[in-house]
Amino acid sequence: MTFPEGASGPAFAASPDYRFEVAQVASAGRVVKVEADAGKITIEHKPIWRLYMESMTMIFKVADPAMLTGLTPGDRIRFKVDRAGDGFVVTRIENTNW
Ligand SMILES: [Cu+2]
Repeated sequence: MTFPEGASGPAFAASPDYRFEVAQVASAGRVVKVEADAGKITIEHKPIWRLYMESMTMIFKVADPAMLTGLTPGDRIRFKVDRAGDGFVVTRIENTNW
């Protein structure tokens, strides 16, 4: 298992923040558009209640454009997103097309 990091093992399972940590990494969606040069990705995402978002298609900045390497429109992904100033930044993406 490669994602989320630290999501397995007794230490994680015993953490009182278990549910919270799962919620932090559980956002799911589908790639609509990749703009590597701009460091942006458009994602059709499922609800992210933590951020008060219903299902929608929106553009996210990514923490590192290298995260976009190999992603193609239509790919199913899981991703982590955090608040960043007035907007949001995706800090991790995992392709779940397997
Ligand atoms: Cu959204």
